[in-house]
Amino acid sequence: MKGKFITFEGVDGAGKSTQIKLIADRLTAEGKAVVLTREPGGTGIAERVRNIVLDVGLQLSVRTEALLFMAARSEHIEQIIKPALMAGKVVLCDRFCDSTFVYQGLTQGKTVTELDSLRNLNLQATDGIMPDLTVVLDADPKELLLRRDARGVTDRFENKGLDFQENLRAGFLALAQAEPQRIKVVNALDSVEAVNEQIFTLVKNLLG
Ligand code: Z5A
Repeated sequence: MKGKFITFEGVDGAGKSTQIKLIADRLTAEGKAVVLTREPGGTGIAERVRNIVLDVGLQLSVRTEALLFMAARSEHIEQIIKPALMAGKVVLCDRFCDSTFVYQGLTQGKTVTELDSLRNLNLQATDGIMPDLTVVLDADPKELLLRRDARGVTDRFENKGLDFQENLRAGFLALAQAEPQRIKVVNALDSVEAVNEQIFTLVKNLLG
């Protein structure tokens, strides 16, 4: 692939959406061709799957959840991500496979070495495309509660409480420890500008 694929991950409300937009603006200002997208979502069908998986009124098993996220990802890869990478663009994606490994794997009692079935499913959904760089925005979930309280709870995952958020955090940190080359951890509690500088440095190191 000629392009580069960068994903943003972390606990709910850590600042992914804020940072991904700022990075997209900075790269665009430098003349780079950038595609900004998100998961679940990014295509018409994947956005419809998003409405199902985030619906607070629906009870879904973890396996059903995982398969729905993968179905949305398959669409997203074929329609948006792969064509953009083949055209040499920088693809910035708000959440991707590491969210599946954490939300549908590590928070469900699996360890990093027990993610094979999810990794295999992901391989099929992505046709083997993996991020070149993954930025994990890390913070103590208690510290993020204030930001979240201001916005209110909006989906099934945000509804699950502090223990769940702490498990999420531990999950992302475990993935980062297992893949330090790809996954970089940034302190999300710094100011928006300071966080952005750290991420931009990582992105520039990748893009050269
Ligand atoms: N999910 C899954 O289970 N499996 C999968 O495979 C995938 C996803 C792909 C998608 O939700 C859900 O799907 C997600 C995982 C699950 N679970 N949840 N919840 P989403 O995309 O709707 O939500 P999110 O990814 O968690 O994003 P978010 O809640 O919108 O948060 P964010 O994007 O990380 O944060 P933000 O909106 O940029 O910032 C939050 C607030 O903090 C906002 O008011 C900002 O102005 C403020 N902010 C941001 N940065 C700062 C700093 N540095 N200082 C102070 N204030 C700040």
